[in-house]
Amino acid sequence: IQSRRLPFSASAANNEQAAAKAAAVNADSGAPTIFDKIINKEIPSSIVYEDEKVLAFRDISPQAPVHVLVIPKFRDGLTELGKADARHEEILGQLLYAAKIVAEKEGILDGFRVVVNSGASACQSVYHLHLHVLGGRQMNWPPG
Ligand code: TR5
Repeated sequence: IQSRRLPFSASAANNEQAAAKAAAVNADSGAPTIFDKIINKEIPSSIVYEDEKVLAFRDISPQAPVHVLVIPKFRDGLTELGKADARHEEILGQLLYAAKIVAEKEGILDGFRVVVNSGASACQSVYHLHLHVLGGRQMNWPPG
């Protein structure tokens, strides 16, 4: 029987440190985040795609030539993917489809990655669900 988790390793130790840092800086308090200000256009962002329910804008600290965040305009408790429940099924599908539209608009349909960091152990830093759409370079596997 395969273990659910890989053995602890040095790189896992680094990840633990990164997660601890993320948790120390930010935790899922449910409070409004910087993304609310972006949605309300109180602070500027570089918008790539927008519809009634979804906003996609460029990450301020890009990790690839294309790095776009796709977020729900109405968070509705979706601070992190791990908090999703059945009522979020529709918006989750819309977000994933919006990620594909973003990839198409950005010309990276030949290869792109969609990442969701959920919770402190995954180094989530902004507690408003977001999909990272990354591309424009060769991506590596496994991710860090
Ligand atoms: O670490 P997670 O998965 O929570 O991703 C949060 C992402 O939000 C990071 O990749 C940040 O670079 C990004 N971020 C943070 C801010 C920000 C942003 N992207 C665009 N505009 C931003 N503003 C204006 N302010 C931020 N604090």
